[in-house]
Amino acid sequence: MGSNIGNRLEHLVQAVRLLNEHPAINVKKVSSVYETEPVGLTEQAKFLNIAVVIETSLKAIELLSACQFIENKLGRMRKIRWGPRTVDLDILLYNEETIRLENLIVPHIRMAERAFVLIPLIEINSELKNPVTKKLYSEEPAMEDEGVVLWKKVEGVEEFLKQD
Ligand code: GSY
Repeated sequence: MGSNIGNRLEHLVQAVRLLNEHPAINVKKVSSVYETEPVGLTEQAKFLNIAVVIETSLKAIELLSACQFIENKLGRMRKIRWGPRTVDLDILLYNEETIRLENLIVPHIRMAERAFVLIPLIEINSELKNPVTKKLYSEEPAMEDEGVVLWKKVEGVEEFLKQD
């Protein structure tokens, strides 16, 4: 998840709350919050990014709809491709499945090149491997990229959700 408009932490907390309130989604882990330099369109505000692990009975495509519903509910503004957004929820991995649909590709197509994705993800699970290449995400060269700074240590889902 990422946010770079307004109260960035609040947007992430709200997004995790809404995910967890979904009857078919259980948020199991939340990474620390990282402040990250924008990738893509670099002339925009820094992001706060987190990664979460969920348990769900939803199919991946249904999960995508739930994520889009949350983005819309939190007033996502995405007028410009790669541009600023209130909150962005991307599905990175879904079990160890490979999914190729028109609007959903899993593993997420650019995740292995993005330190703002890899660093929170590895914090949650350092053993995660790309289900296609079997390569450890922790060994991706992008892990060494600068521009990702620990902004707030998170100790657990409950603590994260309790914030005002
Ligand atoms: O792909 C998600 C949106 N996004 C981000 C982001 O979440 N964090 C950073 N640092 N850069 C980004 N560029 C885009 S697009």
